Amino acid sequence: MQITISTGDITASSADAIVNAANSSLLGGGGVDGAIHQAAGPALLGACRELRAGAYRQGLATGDAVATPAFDLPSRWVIHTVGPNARAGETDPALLASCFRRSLDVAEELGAETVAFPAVSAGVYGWDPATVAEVALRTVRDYPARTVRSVEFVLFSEPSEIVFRRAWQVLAATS
Ligand code: AR6
Repeated sequence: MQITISTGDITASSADAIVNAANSSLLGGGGVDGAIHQAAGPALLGACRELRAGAYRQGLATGDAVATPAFDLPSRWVIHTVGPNARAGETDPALLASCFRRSLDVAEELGAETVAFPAVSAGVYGWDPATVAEVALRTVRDYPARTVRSVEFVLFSEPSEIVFRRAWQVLAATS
């Protein structure tokens, strides 16, 4: 699998699927979640409400992922995942790794070949970006992909991109 790292707005990505750093309500929020809902249009919220009326009555669990269409976005699907919230004491890296793994599981089920991720949990949810980078890159690198052939990490600032590039170098050097 090819892994690339860039700076940009994930809502402009033309990957088959973009991943949303959502919350368990699935009903929108700030940060990348707000940007994705704004760019996808109101139909995205409608699709999320349908999920909440069906199999996700209790909301989406931390570390899990679920897809909707991407509506007005250039992508075909939005994969919503819920990162652990460090500010609420969720500091287990296994929960964060699960976000990336479950998102890739869903991408595979959809038949997506290209997937774009933001730095899940590195904003409002308060995780150290370097830890997010290490967990994200290791999890994606080690994922046994069949249909997904390329993953792009779309960071929102150049400093974040540098953090991810450093983590990628360290990972390559140590394993
Ligand atoms: N494209 C790419 N990355 C972005 C964009 C964008 N358009 N906008 C922000 N980021 P956050 P979290 C980066 O807070 O920490 C929401 O309210 C941002 O700079 O969006 O998982 C949800 O509803 C940061 O590096 O997600 C939840 O309640 C990264 O995306 C909560 O925030 C993640 O920041 C989730 O918090």
